[in-house]
Amino acid sequence: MTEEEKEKQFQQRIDAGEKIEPRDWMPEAYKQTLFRQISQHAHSEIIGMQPEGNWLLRAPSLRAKKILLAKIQDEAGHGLYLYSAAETFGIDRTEMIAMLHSGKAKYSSIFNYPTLTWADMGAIGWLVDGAAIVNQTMLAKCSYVLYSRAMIRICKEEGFHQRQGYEIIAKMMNGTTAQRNMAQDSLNRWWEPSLMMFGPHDSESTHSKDSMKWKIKVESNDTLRQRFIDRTVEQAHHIGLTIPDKNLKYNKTTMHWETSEINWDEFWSVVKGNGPCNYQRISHHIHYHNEGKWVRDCATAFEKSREKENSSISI
Ligand code: BYC
Repeated sequence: MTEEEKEKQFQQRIDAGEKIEPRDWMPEAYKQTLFRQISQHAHSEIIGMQPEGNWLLRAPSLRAKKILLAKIQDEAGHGLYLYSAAETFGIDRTEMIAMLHSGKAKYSSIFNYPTLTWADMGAIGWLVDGAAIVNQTMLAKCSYVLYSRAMIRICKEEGFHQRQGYEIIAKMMNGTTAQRNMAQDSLNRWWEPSLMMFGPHDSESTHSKDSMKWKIKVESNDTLRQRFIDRTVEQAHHIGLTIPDKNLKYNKTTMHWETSEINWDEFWSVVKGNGPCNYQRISHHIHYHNEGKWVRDCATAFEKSREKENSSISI
């Protein structure tokens, strides 16, 4: 078959709702788009451990500390599944990490904001994991089977993360005035960055057209953002929080909450590396990646010695 015929057949499989397995033929551009997105997603999970790690030793109770620790460990696990899925495109994790360190690979803009108070642990679980669930439930229907399978498992864990975050915020809203103010201040700071997680408007999104044609994404950035807004506004009101947007209003005809335009200059500035914590996040990763080299060397040496042992046994 010619390349053109192969592409046509590939598109027919996608249109028929078939899943693409790692060994199946796929167009180069499909591979590149998936690799870019999955590796970016993996880096987000790993860098995303830092803002919460900041509060691990200051959790207000042993229960809170145990839950936060378990959540952060889950994020590490998500990163590992996703690195493994991305490795099926022939680029190993060492190269992916080098791309992260050089700035060639991105991670979600949201993790470049600081966690200033304990309420931010609630806001991250509630809003950041909440936004991630909306996006990832869609990605669980992705045409590439390894990404979709990883998403199914990850979404189950994110459900727990979202609820633990909402519990923290709800508890503070039932507490003292100082605690309620802290919860509101946290929502004020995390609301707009959470909306940015869904990426630029559909009209500005460079990859959406191809990604939707290939069913990598089955719903658009704006559709998912609106779903998140509709869910989250109700949850905020339920516990007495105010969404920090003077233009927030419910449209009875569309049955959606309308919000102000997002500050896209801020979004692009953060994406380009100029957010409040971009430098800190990457330098921290580089530092601990280098410090952990001896662990990776030992693990590799151990693996090699086992392989040698196994081959001598079989002889
Ligand atoms: N941040 O054409 P578009 C978690 C970039 S972790 C940074 O719409 P696409 C958690 C985009 O990459 C899970 N960059 O792109 C962990 C592209 O630039 P390049 C977090 C962004 O890919 C720990 C350009 O803008 N979730 O839940 O079709 C603790 C144009 O965009 C962003 C993920 O990582 C952004 N927000 O759609 C707690 C989601 N948005 O690559 C929680 C995985 C856009 O051409 N990724 N850009 O240089 C995706 O779902 C999709 O990539 C996006 C963007 C929806 C983000």
